[in-house]
Amino acid sequence: MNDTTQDSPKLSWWRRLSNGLKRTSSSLGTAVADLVTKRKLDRAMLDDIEDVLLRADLGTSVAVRIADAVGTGRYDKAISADEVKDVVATEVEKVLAPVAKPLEIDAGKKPFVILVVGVNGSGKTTTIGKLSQKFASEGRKVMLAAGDTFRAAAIEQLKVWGERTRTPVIAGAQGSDSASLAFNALTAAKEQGIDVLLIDTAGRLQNKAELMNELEKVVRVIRKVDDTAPHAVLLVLDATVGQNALSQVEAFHRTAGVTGLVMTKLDGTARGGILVALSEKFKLPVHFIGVGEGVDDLAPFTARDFARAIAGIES
Ligand SMILES: Nc1nc2c(ncn2[C@@H]2O[C@H](COP(=O)(O)OP(=O)(O)OP(=O)(O)O)[C@@H](O)[C@H]2O)c(=O)[nH]1
Ligand SMILES: [Mg+2]
Repeated sequence: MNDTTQDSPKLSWWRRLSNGLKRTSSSLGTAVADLVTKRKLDRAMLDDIEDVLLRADLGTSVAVRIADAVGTGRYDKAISADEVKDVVATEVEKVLAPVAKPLEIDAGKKPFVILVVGVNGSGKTTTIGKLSQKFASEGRKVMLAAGDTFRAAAIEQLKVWGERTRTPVIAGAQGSDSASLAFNALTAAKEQGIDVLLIDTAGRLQNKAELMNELEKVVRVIRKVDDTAPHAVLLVLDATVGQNALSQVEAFHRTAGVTGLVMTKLDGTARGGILVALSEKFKLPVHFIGVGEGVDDLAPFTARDFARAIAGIES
């Protein structure tokens, strides 16, 4: 932290992102540099570049496209690692640009209901804390709902975030029904003129049908109070899980109608490339990325910064 205190918030955030993605970008960069030295570009080199990109979790179609773009007009010529990195950044940015969208709060919905879902430990509760801070700092009235009724510690954890961000928390007893908690919270939020209601949910594995059905019930019950809600369903994904994120998106999208993604833990993983594969495949909006455990460690997702960080281009 100390060496970043002098930086502007933007630079410090960029540094954390590019440091976090360093394991992805440096293994990619080293491999590319090894490949291109003292060789002229040929099909075999492009295949090798494709392999490097696949190992960085970018996904097959993006890897093929980047290799093709590298090859275009460069056969039988020497090529530098920097040239390859530039092509990687350009092609990755093309995939990410259409999905990099801010989370828009419709002020006409009172409250604007955000349901936060994801597998165990992905960073849901922490992300809610960070979002609560952000919305409150924009002058909105925020309320949190402790819809993870499964564990007592989960309720406590949300209450701590509530205190830290001076936000009311609606919670029930441990083991109570999470759908009725959501119902009560939304009813209270309406009565109190709340602008944004953030609903936490218990972590659940995407292949456990019973738990996924419970999530469906939460959505159904919320609609009894407001048939336009939830207005956003955020799927929180842990970047460190790599390829498993693909089946998480599929299952949660099917069950809860995910409207946008938040990817956490990008501050320390070699697997950040998975966000590119996800964007290519599902084209769901990516709203935020988590780059640390603190309240301010949530950044809006920007395609160009992320693409350059992945490619290992210095800011
Ligand atoms: N480094 C880092 N850690 C994070 C980030 N987001 C969350 N964490 C940490 O990940 C752990 C799990 O976070 P939680 O917010 O409790 O995750 P959850 O999805 O609510 O977990 P369950 O409720 O158990 O399903 C905590 O130790 C967080 O501090 C992030 O962006 N970067
Ligand atoms: Mg939680």
